[in-house]
Amino acid sequence: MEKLLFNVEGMMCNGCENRIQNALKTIDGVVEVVANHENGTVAVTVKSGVDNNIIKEKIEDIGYEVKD
Ligand SMILES: [Cu+2]
Repeated sequence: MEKLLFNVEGMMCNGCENRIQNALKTIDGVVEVVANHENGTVAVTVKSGVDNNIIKEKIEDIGYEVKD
């Protein structure tokens, strides 16, 4: 297991948190997602071997921006 932390722009409410959480949970190997719109963070627990670019792309696909 590995924990990845993303800084994400554009989350405004709990609905945004849920959208991101639900979208990321559809990715194979994602175990847990905790999004926090107040901090602008998304913490993702993954099985080892999951490419963090896949997670980044999914977040951006649904309309949010991942900062480096
Ligand atoms: Cu929202």
